Amino acid sequence: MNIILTNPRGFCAGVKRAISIVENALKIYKKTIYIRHELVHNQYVINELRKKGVIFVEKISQIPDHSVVIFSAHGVSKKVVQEAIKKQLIILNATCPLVEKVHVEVSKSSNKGIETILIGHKGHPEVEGTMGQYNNKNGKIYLVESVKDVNNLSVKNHQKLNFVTQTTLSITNTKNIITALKNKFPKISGPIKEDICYATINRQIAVRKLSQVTDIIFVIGSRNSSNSNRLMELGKETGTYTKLIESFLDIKEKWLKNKNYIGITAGASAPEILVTEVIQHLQKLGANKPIEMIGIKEKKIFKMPKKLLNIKTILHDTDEKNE
Ligand code: 0CG
Ligand code: SF4
Repeated sequence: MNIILTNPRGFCAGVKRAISIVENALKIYKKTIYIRHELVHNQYVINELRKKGVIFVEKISQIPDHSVVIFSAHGVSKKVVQEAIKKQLIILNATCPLVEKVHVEVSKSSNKGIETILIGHKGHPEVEGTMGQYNNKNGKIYLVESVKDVNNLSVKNHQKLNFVTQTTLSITNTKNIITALKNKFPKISGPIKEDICYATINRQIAVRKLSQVTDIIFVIGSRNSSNSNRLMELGKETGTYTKLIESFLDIKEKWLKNKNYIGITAGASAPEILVTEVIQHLQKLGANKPIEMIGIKEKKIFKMPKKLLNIKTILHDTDEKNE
């Protein structure tokens, strides 16, 4: 058995930034840190943060007034921000800057009363946060998940219409949905390509390559991770036997029967330790030393929020507040 590791894989710049925000907040604030929703959709990461004392909540109402709250990397609606302000919470925003960019576009459309269409998955927190940027009662934001949804959609004014997308979608499906939107509403405007982020795109390109040289692909990621699910779907679409696994513990030996080349990738929220553990497990079952596949090099780094940029200032601020 040979192991091929795809590149890039694992943590993206938005996830690294979100985790650094929590780590810095734990150093700076001498009180419980609350995180609204899972910081990123990975069980290992969430459990590690829980061990450090962080408390995860789904609703702002579950947080005591004046506490520190961190918004997850997937972003929040304007309503959630208002709720947090009302409770006088100290807000640290770990929303990925690439999600924020989409928020800004929706906000602009909302202010102008231009109807907006969001391509995304219903129920995903990013979709809730992005939909929640639109608060103009004279306009509307619509959610479409498929070409079928586009066919069934009717808007008030198709002369003035925008579209945006969730950041972690399938490249090919989204292209088809955008084509359907442009056919139905020729005047629609939107981003030059779509709002799918660089990390999602790079990991999908890499899995496509991986599928050409492997008999089985393991996508390491949690069940609720959108970008990890898209990698799993893509692997399956290419015809390669593909499994989404939380960790090595999910691997069933029968999957490996007659498999000579095992591909491994990891979603944008899955830490490298999970990859290492899968490799060790496969090696115990007889696999050779892994081979790293050449891929796109990612250099993106996102700055910390201003509030955390200068830790000394924060420590000083906090000390004053504690006095
Ligand atoms: O892929 P989604 O949007 O579900 O998020 P995840 O936390 O898995 O990955 C990166 C972020 C945010
Ligand atoms: Fe940002 Fe993309 Fe990572 Fe999401 S997957 S946190 S949008 S870089």
